[in-house]
Amino acid sequence: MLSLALALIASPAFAATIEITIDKLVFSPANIQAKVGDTIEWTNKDVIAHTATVKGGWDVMIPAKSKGNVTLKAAGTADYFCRFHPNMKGHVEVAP
Ligand SMILES: [Cu+2]
Repeated sequence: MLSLALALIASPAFAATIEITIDKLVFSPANIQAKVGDTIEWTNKDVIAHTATVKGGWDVMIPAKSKGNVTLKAAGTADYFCRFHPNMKGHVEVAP
């Protein structure tokens, strides 16, 4: 809880939340553009758990019929995948 509170305080007032749906082992939309400080929130409609994982970066657990999120702290591009289903892929472009 403490880290969540700090992340919220550190986020600029104009930060956005970008929503991605997971349905039948597909991230939708698969390609998004964001800014540093934005939050990506995944909504998992499947009855199995997924992750959004960047090699050497964030690793978000997204339980079945639940949600997971990450706040973007660095600019650049990130290709992420699901650790359980490596053919599930998404791409994020993060502007400064
Ligand atoms: Cu998966």
